[in-house]
Amino acid sequence: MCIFCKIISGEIPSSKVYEDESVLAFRDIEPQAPVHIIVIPKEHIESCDMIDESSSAMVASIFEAIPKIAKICGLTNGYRVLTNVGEDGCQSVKHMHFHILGGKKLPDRLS
Ligand code: DGP
Repeated sequence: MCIFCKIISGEIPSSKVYEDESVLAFRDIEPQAPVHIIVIPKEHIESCDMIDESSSAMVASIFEAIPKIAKICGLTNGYRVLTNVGEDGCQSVKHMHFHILGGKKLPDRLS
């Protein structure tokens, strides 16, 4: 079972900020901004690269949850949503997840 599936099952504890029937959001263990939340589908899917027609409801549920999570976390002045995919994307956990970053003005370039 992957790390994020273990967080979903409760085997690994997390600082949960939002949960519904298909989505879980928790604080990143290595925050890169004052607010850094990881949003995951409860259904295991490796990355965005595996999304297809059968994923529509799951993808919609994630993006419907994101503004609710931002509100819960007090991100009233904007935030960033990003996902890393595969080797070149530096994806370290192979369970699709979206980072919500905010709580300060973020850098506008990757480097
Ligand atoms: P990525 O590089 O996109 O695969 O990001 C994975 C993120 O997941 C990284 O920012 C650290 C976070 N992370 C990894 N393991 C754990 C964990 O056990 N608990 C929590 N809360 N976050 C984790």
